[in-house]
Amino acid sequence: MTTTTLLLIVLGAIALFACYWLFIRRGARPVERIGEARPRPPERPAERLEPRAPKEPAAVPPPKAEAPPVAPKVPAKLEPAAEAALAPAPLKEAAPAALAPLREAEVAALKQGLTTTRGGLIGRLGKLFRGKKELDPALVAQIEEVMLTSDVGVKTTQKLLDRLKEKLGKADIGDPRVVWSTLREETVRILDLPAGAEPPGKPQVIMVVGVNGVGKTTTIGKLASRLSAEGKKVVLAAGDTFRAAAVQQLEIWGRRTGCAVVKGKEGADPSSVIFDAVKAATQDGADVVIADTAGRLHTKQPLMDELKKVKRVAAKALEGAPHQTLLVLDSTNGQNAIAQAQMFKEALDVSGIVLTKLDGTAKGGVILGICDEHRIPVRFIGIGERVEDLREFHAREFVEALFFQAEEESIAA
Ligand SMILES: Nc1nc2c(ncn2[C@@H]2O[C@H](COP(=O)(O)OP(=O)(O)O)[C@@H](O)[C@H]2O)c(=O)[nH]1
Ligand SMILES: [Mg+2]
Repeated sequence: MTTTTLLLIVLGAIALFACYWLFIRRGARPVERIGEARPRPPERPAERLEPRAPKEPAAVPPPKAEAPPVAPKVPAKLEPAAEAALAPAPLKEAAPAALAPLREAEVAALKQGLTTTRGGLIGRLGKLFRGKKELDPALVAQIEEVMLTSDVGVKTTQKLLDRLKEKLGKADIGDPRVVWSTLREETVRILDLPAGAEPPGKPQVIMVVGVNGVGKTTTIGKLASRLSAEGKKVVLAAGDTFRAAAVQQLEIWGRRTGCAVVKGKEGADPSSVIFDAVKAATQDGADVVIADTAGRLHTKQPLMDELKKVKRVAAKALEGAPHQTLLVLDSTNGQNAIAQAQMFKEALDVSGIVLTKLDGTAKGGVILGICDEHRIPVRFIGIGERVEDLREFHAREFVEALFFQAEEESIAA
């Protein structure tokens, strides 16, 4: 074998190896060029924030151990508006399924919330009745003093006293049950005012009015939370354009409850904000619009004029709007709350009252004066700052909580 043959064999082997390397080994994956991006693995869809778990674990059926996860039946691609509509609303504390078992707890919370008012009004009356056999003038004068200092109001106190004298004038009041059942019935009679029927059609527009600091924006947030838990689509209108903080406060509630918030620039005309909100809600098929408003009291007349304009403009955006005008009153304001009700009633057609801050006040008796003097039904009461502390008002339930254990205490003491 010559040197040339040997060289040819070596070169051939090298060529064979080069062919194997280039076409067989590297051909298994595409050649990457420097700087060229690799195709990314498919991304997992962004996870949405889940709503807070309901407070009552028993209300949620436990998931089956081996059940495979079920894909939600939603179209692959959603329009942003449709996606927003499907987005879970957080803070579903009052989920309808959990309502029945919560009933007792709710009544207990109401009793708890009314503790101070009960002590001030019912507790003091109980002491007066102790050991008395008849409703003599001296006792009537003492009852009057307790009622007046508990903010029941002059006219309502007089009315209650007249009814007591009429019913118990000749009765033996040695048995506390006679006194308390009469007082209970009279109280229910004052508080149990019929609320107007909800007009058909949507969106329902609820305008919320009241002076600064009474709890309008907080009530709107709580109400929005309650309504979205019922599956309603709610739009909030930031009509308190006077203070930037008020808009921000409403936006926070919007985020917490998953409700859209319509706002304008600071200092904008509130009626234009509410007009836009009603129009947007109508287009989006929303169920409810809740409109916040300003409440600066030192400019009383301009405020009332502004609110009247909001009402007129809302009606231009949707016939019949606002369907409800809720007046928020702070029970800690006592007699002042009765005066505020008068002022708002004169200017606007107030359809219902929300009485806030009944927790921790001894002035809760004001509810009697408000209902009796103004004949406007109380629709909701606030007994705390948490979402679930806004309660629908039921006269009999309220009276039971207010007079809770009145007989027992007046006998025991
Ligand atoms: N304790 C208690 N505080 C409440 C209640 N409702 C509202 N508040 C508080 O009252 C304050 C004023 O409420 P806000 O909604 O800003 O009043 P607005 O000026 O009328 O909108 C806030 O600190 C609320 O948390 C209630 O029912 N109980
Ligand atoms: Mg506010």
